[in-house]
Amino acid sequence: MIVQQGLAGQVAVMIDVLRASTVIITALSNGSKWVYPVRTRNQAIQAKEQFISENPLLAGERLGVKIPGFDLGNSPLEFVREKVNNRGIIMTTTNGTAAIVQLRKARRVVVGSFINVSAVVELVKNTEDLLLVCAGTKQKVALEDTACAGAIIDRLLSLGKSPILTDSATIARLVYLHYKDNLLAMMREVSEHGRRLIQLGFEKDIEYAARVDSTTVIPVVETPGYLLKKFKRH
Ligand code: 3SL
Ligand code: MG
Repeated sequence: MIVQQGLAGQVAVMIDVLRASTVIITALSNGSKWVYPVRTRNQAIQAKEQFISENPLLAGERLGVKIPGFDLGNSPLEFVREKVNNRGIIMTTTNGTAAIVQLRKARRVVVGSFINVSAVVELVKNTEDLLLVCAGTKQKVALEDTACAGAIIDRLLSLGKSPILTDSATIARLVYLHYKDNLLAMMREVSEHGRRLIQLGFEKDIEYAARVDSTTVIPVVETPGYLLKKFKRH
């Protein structure tokens, strides 16, 4: 097993703790049939036409706030069962869904966050060549994504796996070990994006995102269609 920054043909775990990964996991946990990630607002509107017979919801943010005219923003607390059960969701966010779109060449794309981290580890633990993709914020490192990647690596090591770690993977694990007992405080007080979300009034989203292993739902990309659906164990 190699945990590295690589390219095509790999199993990739996309991590955007605040907030796209946490939102996608929540949507599928609350009964959404699928989530279709797209890059732009216009692509989302076009995709709605494509899926019109399924009456999908439009979701997403720019600068952290709901895109005008969309049904939902990018707060996990909005994606309640009453709204998303049995619905498809077309979603565009600044970093998270853009990262998923960029991973089209991966063999499998998995969405990870603190809320499903142990389930993700269980799914990928025997993967030969694993790619952990931290979405970050506008091409910059995001502390919470790095810590979550580190949590995955640390759990793999605890299972007795001996991954060959890149330096980025080692740094991610060290970040996780530093903050593992204070993840909420890290996201509230240290993370740049966490502090920005608090200014925007989304502190409860951070509390929600810090609930480690609150679900076992794992979104995985399924083809054809590049739709994110709940992984089903056979
Ligand atoms: O960039 C993203 O994909 C979003 O998750 C960012 S935000 O938390 O909605 O601002
Ligand atoms: Mg983020």
